[in-house]
Amino acid sequence: MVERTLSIVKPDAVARGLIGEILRRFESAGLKIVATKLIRLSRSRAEAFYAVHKERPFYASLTEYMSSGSVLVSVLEGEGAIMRNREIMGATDPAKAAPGTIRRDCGKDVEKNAVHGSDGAETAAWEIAFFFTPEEIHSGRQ
Ligand code: IDP
Ligand code: MG
Repeated sequence: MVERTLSIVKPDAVARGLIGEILRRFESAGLKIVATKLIRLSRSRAEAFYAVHKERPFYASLTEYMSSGSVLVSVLEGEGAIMRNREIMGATDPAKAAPGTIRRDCGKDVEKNAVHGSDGAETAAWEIAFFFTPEEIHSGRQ
C-alpha cells in the first residue's frame, strides 16, 4: 500500500550539515519527498508535537532540544513508507541501531538521534497535518 509518513531532520543533524545526506538516503530507498520545509519550532509547538511523551522523564529535555535550532520537516511517500522509513532510521538509540542506518551513522546519542519518523498510520496522518496543509503536498499523482 502506498503510504505517507512524516520525517524530521532534527536540530543536531541540520546543524552538522546532514540534510542532503539524509534526504539522499530516503530517495535511494525509493521514498519520494512530496513536501519539505525548514522551520524552527517554538518550545510550546515542540511540546504539542511530543505531547504523547508528556509523562516520560526525557520530555523536558527533548522539547528543549527540538526547539533549539532549525529542523527539516518532510512528507515521504511510497510503498509501506511508514515502516520503510523506520527501517532506514534504525533504533532510537544510535549505539543500538543497525549498521548503515541513519541513526547509527548520523546520530549523536539517544536524544540527539538525527531523525524522527512516524510510528504508525494514525500517527503519520496526525503528524503530517501538524505541519502541512494538503496544498503543500505534491505527489505528482493529483
Ligand atoms: P522514536 O523516535 O524512535 O520513535 P520514541 O520512544 O518515540 O522514539 O522517543 C521520541 C524521541 O525522544 C526519540 O527519538 C529521542 O529523541 C527521545 N528519547 C527517547 N528515549 C529517550 C531517552 O531514554 N533519553 C533521552 N531522550 C530519549
Ligand atoms: Mg516515536
